[in-house]
Amino acid sequence: MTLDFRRADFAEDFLFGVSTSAYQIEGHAYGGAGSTHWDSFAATPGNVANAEDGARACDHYHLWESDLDLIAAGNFDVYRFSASWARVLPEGRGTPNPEGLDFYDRLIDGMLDRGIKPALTLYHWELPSALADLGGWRNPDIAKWFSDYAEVLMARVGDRVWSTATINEFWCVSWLSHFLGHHAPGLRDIRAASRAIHHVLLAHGTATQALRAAGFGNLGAVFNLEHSTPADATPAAQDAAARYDAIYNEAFLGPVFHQSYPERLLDGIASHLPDGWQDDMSTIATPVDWCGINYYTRKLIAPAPGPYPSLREVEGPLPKTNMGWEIYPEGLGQFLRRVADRFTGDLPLYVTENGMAAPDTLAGGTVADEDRIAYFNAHLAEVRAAARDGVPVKGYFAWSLLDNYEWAFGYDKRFGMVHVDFDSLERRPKASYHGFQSALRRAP
Ligand code: IFM
Repeated sequence: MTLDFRRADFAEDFLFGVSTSAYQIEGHAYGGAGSTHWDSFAATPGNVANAEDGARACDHYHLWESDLDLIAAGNFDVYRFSASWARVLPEGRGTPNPEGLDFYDRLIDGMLDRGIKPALTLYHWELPSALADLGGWRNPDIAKWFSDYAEVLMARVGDRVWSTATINEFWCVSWLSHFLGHHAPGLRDIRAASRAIHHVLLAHGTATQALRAAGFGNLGAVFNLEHSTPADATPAAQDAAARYDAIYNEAFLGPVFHQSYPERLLDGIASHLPDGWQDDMSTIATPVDWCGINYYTRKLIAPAPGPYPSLREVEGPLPKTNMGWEIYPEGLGQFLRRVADRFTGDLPLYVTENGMAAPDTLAGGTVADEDRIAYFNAHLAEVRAAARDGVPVKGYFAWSLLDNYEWAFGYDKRFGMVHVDFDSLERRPKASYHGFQSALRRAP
């Protein structure tokens, strides 16, 4: 099996890329980076499989040149990567780390030398510990801290990046980390989650304003969207699924594109939001140039007794990835249409992440990851159909280039198109990588 599309199936200017993030691949122990809340979260027993952390990860910090060679040889147009706040500013504020700035400087030059467009994400989850100590995303000052960090980094590299995203996955930064407790800082508290929701949105808007004022363009943000399906046909299940959708999806699209939180979210968080939150909504809705969608799966939702949000996830019947996530490509097509119709209009949309963890086996120096190829084919078919219907979707980024640190799952779940041996650090392209390589090859 191979990837069953060609560049000609998409518009001439449609871009294909790969995505990664700093903490998941770089090796946080190298290059003078400051401690982050993921380091202490991982050092706390029970939070991460095998108590693994990102200290070494894929050692992209030293192996970045050969990793960029892989992206170029794979015929990808864009590399979506993130910068680590604590690598740039070890204390989160104050004196920058020259080694950190130099690293991103040469990484970006390395992309340009290879004809790859650099798509920078400013925050992909590793908050400097010094700021976590001050309350992290619960502290309203974080909007200014984040904006200042954005300006420091962009003053150094902003002249050469193709695009800049503020935040990767608002829901994960806030709800997953402060209400469900699955990610750093591991809180399970509705008030903490409510504050984190508002402050991460405000940080996005404040930084977008500052970067725009400094003359930077092609600014966007990345939303992870999850299809919410009622577990059965009862009104109670429909209602629970609508609540899940409000918390997961509309909680962030609503404020950024319409200056408003959905009612079904306010039902649970209004009394916990900071005083005067309404005054921040116009900053949060500072115009962006594009919208990124990360899409992986759907959830079946049923009502549950107890306080807000009074819902539970139910196991679904569809085939699942190694994360236990149902494979539901239709959800991607539906989101592309819905986001364009309801929120973004003509603004370019990018599928900034899509991919699967699979139980890969290395044989003969490669991995025949047919399941991953089928996943990409099914989701790319949805993107193609949406584009044909006139949705302004302008690019698709596969998650991920490399097997990497999958957060609370440690190194167990492999999402890469390139296999990484976490002892030797050897990279071995899988069949899916070769599939993209041939599908994306341009005629000489
Ligand atoms: O690995 C993560 C990534 O950091 C953010 N989006 C989802 C991926 C798979 O879980």
